[in-house]
This record gives sequence, structure tokens and C-alpha cells, in this order.
Amino acid sequence: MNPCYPFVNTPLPYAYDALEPFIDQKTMYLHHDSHLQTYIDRLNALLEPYPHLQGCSLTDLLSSLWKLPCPLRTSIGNQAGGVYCHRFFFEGMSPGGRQPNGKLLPAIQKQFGSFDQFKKLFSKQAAAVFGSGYAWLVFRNGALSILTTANQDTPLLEGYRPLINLDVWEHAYYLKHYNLRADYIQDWFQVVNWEMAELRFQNALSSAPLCPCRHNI
Ligand code: MN3
Repeated sequence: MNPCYPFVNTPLPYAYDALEPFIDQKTMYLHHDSHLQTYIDRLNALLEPYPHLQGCSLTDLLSSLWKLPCPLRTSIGNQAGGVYCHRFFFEGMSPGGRQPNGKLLPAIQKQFGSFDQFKKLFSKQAAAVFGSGYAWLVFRNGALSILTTANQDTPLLEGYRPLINLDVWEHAYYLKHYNLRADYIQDWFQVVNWEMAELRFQNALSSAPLCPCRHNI
């Protein structure tokens, strides 16, 4: 995957129909090939006149938005956020999702009481996102937490390290689940890639805190 400009839309790590019957093939196709592609095209167009920003990764851009020239801040936040959130979401799913294992399961149990309790809390917050946005399981300062963001905002600006995110924009589920977001959330839990979440958690545990100040934009 190209880590910086020009960003390209890499294939999904599984077939479009691999998440059936929980997430349908047509939704996955449109979501990846149309929605994500549009964010990539718009981000590349935005960065085209700014060579000094073209070496920045998505994480660099999103955790340092406040350093960008004012007119660019919102537009890059939206488009880079759209690319980051979607890639993170697609890579965070896999066919035949299992329960978390490794270090993440005990950390979830410690933070939320049990894995079932975590699922209940996460589902409740995801269902309560008003309009479009995401629910996230994140890690910061030695603790896990659940948070939600609006539109294509990410938790990176606040120094969180995301482990899992759930896209609750209607385009993520409307073709199959219509307006029943709660059913979609339940189905999504069947295809969460907990191995990827474990990998992200182990990276977060062994990394320095994400400090926006260290990015030299
Ligand atoms: Mn989406």
C-alpha cells in the first residue's frame, strides 16, 4: 500500500462476497470501489499543489491537522479521514471472525468487565451516533475505551491509537439492513478481524504515545 501521495485504492484483503451473509457483496463493492475511491481521488487532488505535504502518511496528516494552513484543514481532515477510516474499517473485518485472543481479550475483560459487556457498550454507542460517523475501540495511556466520531473524523488528533472501527454511515448497511442499524452492528460483530485488532494492540503497547507534535509538517 502506498503510504503517501499519490494514494491508490488497494484491493480489499478478501473477496467482495467474503463477508456474506453478514455484509453483502454489493455494499462491499460500492463501499470500496466507489466511496473509498472518491475519498482517494479528492485527497490526491487536494495534495497535488502542495509538494511539501506529499510525503506525509495519512496518520501524519490527520494527527497534525492543526499545523496545516487554515483553508486546507477541514478539507484534508475530511478526505484523508475518509481514506484512513475506510481502510482501517475494511482491514478490521475478515470472514469467520472469532473472539479476540492474545493480550487484547484480558485487556477488554479488565476494562469492560467481560467481552459480552464490551459488545453491549460498543453496540450502544455505535447505535447512538447521530447521523454519520464511526464507533471505535481505542487505546491511550494504558487504557482501552470506546468512543464515537462524526463524519470522517478520527481519534488520532487526540493521540488515541485505534484498534477497531465500525462505519455507521448509512451507505455501509442500507442495501441489506435498510434503516436497522442495530441489526447491522450485530452482523458486523460476526466479521470483526480480531487478529488484526490484536496486532494493532500489540503495536500500540510497544509504541511511544502518539504525539502530534513530533510530526514535522
Ligand atoms: Mn463508509
